[in-house]
Amino acid sequence: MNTKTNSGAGRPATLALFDDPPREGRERLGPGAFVLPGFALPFVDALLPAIEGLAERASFRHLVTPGGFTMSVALTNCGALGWTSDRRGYRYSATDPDTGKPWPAMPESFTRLAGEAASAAGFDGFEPDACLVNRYAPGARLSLHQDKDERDYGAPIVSVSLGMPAVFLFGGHARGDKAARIPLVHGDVVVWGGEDRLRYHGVLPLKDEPHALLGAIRVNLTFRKAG
Ligand code: MD3
Ligand code: FE
Repeated sequence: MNTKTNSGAGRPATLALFDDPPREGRERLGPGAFVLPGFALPFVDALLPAIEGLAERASFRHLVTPGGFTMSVALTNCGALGWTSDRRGYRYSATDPDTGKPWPAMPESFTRLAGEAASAAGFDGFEPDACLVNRYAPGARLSLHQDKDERDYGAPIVSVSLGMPAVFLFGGHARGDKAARIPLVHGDVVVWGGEDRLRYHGVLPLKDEPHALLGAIRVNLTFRKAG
């Protein structure tokens, strides 16, 4: 028996996934940036069906940037405001340009997770009005950028990783600053606020490492106060 991967005596190694101790704590990336390892795990059973429901009403789509490039990441939104882009620019909008209808409401499990995670990182009273839902297939990436389309930089951004692992790039305040590589796995939450709110960041091209629940998909939820 392989005792190294197995915390429970006498249990087969194939069940090790379910034996893993909860990953807890708070890792500080900067003065206002924290990784909360595994913080979303208790919410996953509520989040996954909610994401499926959202996608039925507002489909994942590959946006075209103002520069004419089609993004490798597919996106949908929920909440009062949703982020969109086309040849005219990036903006938050109250309606889905694909349907003309309001974005789906933010599910209660989303709102609760975002608020609890923000509080755990020291940002009480976070009330997001926008949730971007990014979907990555193997090879999809997000090049270095700043999130600057929100009205109030005083509120933090809460990011929830689900499915396949990813390497997050945590840069500086100039595009050319050296970026730290932060591995993120299913259930991890990252909170960015204060002086770290406007840092450049991105995601390296995803490897094909299928996840037990989601398959060859990574989903990232980012909660923002946009309006
Ligand atoms: C760091 N999404 O949608 S959110 C995005 O994994 C985006 O899909 C990434 O960047 C993803 O814009 C990660 C993490 C994030 C968001 C805002 C930040 C990191 C940040 C602001 C400052 C520094
Ligand atoms: Fe971003």
